[in-house]
Amino acid sequence: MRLTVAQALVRFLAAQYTERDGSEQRLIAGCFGIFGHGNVAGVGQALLEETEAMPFYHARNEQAMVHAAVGYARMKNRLSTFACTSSIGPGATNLVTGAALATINRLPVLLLPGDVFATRAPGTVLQELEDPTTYSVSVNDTLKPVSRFWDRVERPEQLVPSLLAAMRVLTDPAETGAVTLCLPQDVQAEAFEWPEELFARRVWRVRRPHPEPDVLARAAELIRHARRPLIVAGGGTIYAEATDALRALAEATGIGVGETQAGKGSLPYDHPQALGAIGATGTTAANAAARDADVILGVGTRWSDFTTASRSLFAEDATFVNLNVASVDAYKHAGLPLLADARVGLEALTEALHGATFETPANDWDAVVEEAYTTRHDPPAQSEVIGVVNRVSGPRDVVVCAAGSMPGDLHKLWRTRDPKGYHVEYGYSTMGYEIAGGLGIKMAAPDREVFVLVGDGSYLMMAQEIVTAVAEGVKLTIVLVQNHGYASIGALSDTVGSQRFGTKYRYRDTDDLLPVDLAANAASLGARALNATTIDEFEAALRDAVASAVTTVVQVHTDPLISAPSSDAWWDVPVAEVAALESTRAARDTYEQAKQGQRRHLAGAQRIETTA
Ligand SMILES: Cc1ncc(C[n+]2csc(CCOP(=O)(O)OP(=O)(O)O)c2C)c(N)n1
Ligand SMILES: [Mg+2]
Repeated sequence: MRLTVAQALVRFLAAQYTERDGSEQRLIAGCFGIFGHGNVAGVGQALLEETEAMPFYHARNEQAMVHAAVGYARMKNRLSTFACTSSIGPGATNLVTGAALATINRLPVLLLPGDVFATRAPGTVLQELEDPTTYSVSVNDTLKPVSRFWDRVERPEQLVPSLLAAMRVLTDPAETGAVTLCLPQDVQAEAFEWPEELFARRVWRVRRPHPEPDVLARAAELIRHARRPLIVAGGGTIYAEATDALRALAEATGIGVGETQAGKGSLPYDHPQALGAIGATGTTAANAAARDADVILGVGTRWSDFTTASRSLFAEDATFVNLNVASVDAYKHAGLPLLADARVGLEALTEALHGATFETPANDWDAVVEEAYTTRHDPPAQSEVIGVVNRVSGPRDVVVCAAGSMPGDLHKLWRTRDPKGYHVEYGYSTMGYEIAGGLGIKMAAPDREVFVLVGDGSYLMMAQEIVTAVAEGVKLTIVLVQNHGYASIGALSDTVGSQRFGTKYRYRDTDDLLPVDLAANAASLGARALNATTIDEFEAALRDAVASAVTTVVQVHTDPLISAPSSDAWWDVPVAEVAALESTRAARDTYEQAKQGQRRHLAGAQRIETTA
């Protein structure tokens, strides 16, 4: 069949499916894009011919369209995602942050940036950054380190192996992330005779690898002989749809479960074995259990510094058992690498641990949550806002957040009732993910109400996808938490002795607030906009927004200086060793003390032989 490279690409993508546990779905559900030279004539023309088979969505910023694709993919537990097409130059480099976010969170997205001419015929083209030492590098090479697979299709026949490799990585449970196929603009438009089978319906089975029997036996033995074991559930638990298997293991053994940001929702908040969030933004219950634990079963977790409180949370001699599909994570903290799919691994462990029971650690955190939800401040505390959103939302609805002070507060305080109800992007914690990600989430789950929680700082960085939501009739409920600056970084600045330097939205050299009206901004983008200054006004406005059929932004003014209840845990942020300011010197003393509690976790479950 004679088609252009771009036509062949689009036709191929429309025929790709994933399969897991017997259910099939489209791997590439649609394509986001922003056209310019480098994709308007090639991929753009091909999409125009295939609007039925490959729905196109016009986004407003390339970074944001990757966020939308990521939101979609996470909601679909990585079984379905979007392609993103961009022009060359700035359109392509705008993808970099989105790609990094996708890859750090192990969420599949297919990026199709345009690229400079393969033939070089027209000479230096508009937006071409030339490398004087080689013509085979373009700005698209900046996507290499943030992609799990990267290729440049310089000849038509190269498309076939590139596409197959791209699909392999997109459907790989361990090695997935951003997949980038750079498409030189001349090659996109070139015609070629393609083999018919290229366009056949193709089903990619998403693996559920089984653990090695002797490693499983050793893991079960370690847990069975533990005095106080603990489970830490990460994002892999949810992506692998292993939450029922986790619940079964927890109920059979009594072992308590702490949750990472990506793993929050693995158990409902009121489950008897649920200890809630763990780590630097954890509950005091989970963190106390972590300090006591001698064997820790990590399930699908990257062990980020927030989870381990920068390696200060678990005992130095604690043993880690890491159930993970990715070996990079399975080997962390000298743990026993139980390389397997989370669901298969948990089911196998439950069987192997038959009869073993442990005392579930105490948990009185929900009383702290209740207090934080109902504390009455004027202007309201952020925790009250979270309480209202939690109360107004249904059990299957989704709360979305990414950066600022809210992710930590939500981690501690959100009462999660559904495995897909909590969507905080905290791998890359990208300001600007919230609204764009929310768009993709709602597209993936139109039957759920999507509550986007966004700070004023994040909103100012990337709010333009409101226009896309309005254009596509995708309804979002956006809660804009207005505290006139970076409350999170302000508080952090305070702890490192830097006196909230550069974190407020103020006129230079005064304390006067800027006359910025973000509700008016949202209205100007086509959203309904409501304003609230008291918590009761906020609740009324939020109920109104939920009842409405259109995207609504509720701006609520909060007090930036009230922080959520303490996690009683540390986060390593180095403080200047010498400083003129007394506040910095004092912070350094505190830092040095805390640093003493940092562990190495070098021995653990690995066999090491010391000569001494
Ligand atoms: C793109 C990006 N730039 C910078 C940061 C560092 N950062 C984290 S939170 C934050 C401030 C967020 O402000 P806002 O959205 O108003 O939330 P608040 O802290 O007030 O809760 C900054 C600058 C980031 N996470 N992402
Ligand atoms: Mg703010």
